[in-house]
Amino acid sequence: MKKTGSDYFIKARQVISGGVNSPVRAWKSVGGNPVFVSQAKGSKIYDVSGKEYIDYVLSWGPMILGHAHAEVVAAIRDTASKGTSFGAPTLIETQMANLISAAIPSIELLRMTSSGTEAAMTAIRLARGFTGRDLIAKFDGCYHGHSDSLLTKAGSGMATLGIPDSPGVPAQLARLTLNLPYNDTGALEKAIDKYGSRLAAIIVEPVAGNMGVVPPKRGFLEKLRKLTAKNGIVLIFDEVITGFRFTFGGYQNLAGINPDLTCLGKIIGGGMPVGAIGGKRKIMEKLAPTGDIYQAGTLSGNPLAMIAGLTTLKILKTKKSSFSALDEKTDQLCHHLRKLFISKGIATSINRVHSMFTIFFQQGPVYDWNTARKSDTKMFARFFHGMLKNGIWLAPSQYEAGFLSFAHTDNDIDKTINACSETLKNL
Ligand code: KE4
Repeated sequence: MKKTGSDYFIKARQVISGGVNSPVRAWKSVGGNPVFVSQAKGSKIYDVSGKEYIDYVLSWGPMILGHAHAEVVAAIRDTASKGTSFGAPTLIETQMANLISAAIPSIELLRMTSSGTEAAMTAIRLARGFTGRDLIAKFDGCYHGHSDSLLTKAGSGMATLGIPDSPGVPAQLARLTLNLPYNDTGALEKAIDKYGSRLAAIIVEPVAGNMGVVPPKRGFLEKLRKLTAKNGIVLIFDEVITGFRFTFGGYQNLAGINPDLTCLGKIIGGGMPVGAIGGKRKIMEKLAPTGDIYQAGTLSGNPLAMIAGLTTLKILKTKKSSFSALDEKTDQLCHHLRKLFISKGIATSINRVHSMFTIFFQQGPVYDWNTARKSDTKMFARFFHGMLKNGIWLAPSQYEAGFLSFAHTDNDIDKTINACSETLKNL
């Protein structure tokens, strides 16, 4: 008898917690059994039965060149044949750091990690150690990985799981994290008035991607930069998603704002496990071994992650002038989807920032976590499954971002619009 997704999921759940190695992959918020993937190429992803889908998840952002890019695969293959990990410095790590700091001038010193979580966790410890202060602040709806201090009313994963604060995070630790409403300069000013001298850091997704896509309101980031500088608070831009997504650099390059520290991940690893923390030399040099703020990682700067990332970034550098075409393609897609929903009288609010987007199933506008969570997640789930049936792979959660790659073609966009039209017939 032909195996189905549920068979694979049953087997996976017998030995893997929840059957997945990251919660959102279990499709808890959209229901049904997750599809198991066998391979991917360019803008397409294939399930174990061989069915093809146009992929708008792109492994949650990293695959901006498209899956299995020939040059990236060849570089990984060639590097792997010379050894996969040494636990010693290699020349490619210096090359990588030079390329990133040349692209993002606020990064004077860098430290590679193996995930965005580690990068954000390190940034918090660094800021606390550098300032001697314990309090930090984050914004509701933003997600910065799963380190304890940052799992307080986090965005996507947590929101989707409906757990406001994760069990296992000590209350007394959670109390050291202030949660502020995103895009609310009034609340920010009040918080800094009250806590400014105690705050070590404020961490922000400069363009939020974990409550769904939510852009910063005009002046929000500028106010954040001004108030943190004035109060000796370390400003951390979490650019794990946005780093090299909108331009050959960070969102900070476009916004003209210099954070003190930046977290990177996803795209800079070209699909291999990666994260990075970088920023002002006077802060970064406090990290061991030059400083005494400890941080480490067996596979940090791993040759395979470095070659996959470096190859990806070098190719992106040749596409500097093509980011606008990627944005235009994304705009085209969102424009036609918007028209389809209106024609069917379905209330949606589509947020798009460059080549990332989210379709919120509500009238909108969506500008923070409170407005994002008004969305009809049941309607989203029906839409998700309808699109899947019609060969379109969207993120299995209302509170995630959709992404385009340089491999997405106009034909992919047309097919997606047709699939949406088909899906709305039965929504
Ligand atoms: P990782 O530890 O998953 O590499 O990065 C954590 C992280 C940090 N900062 C931002 C802005 C992020 O979006 C993430 C991780 N993003 C999620 C998707 N929203 C990863 C997918 C998952 O959790 O499986």
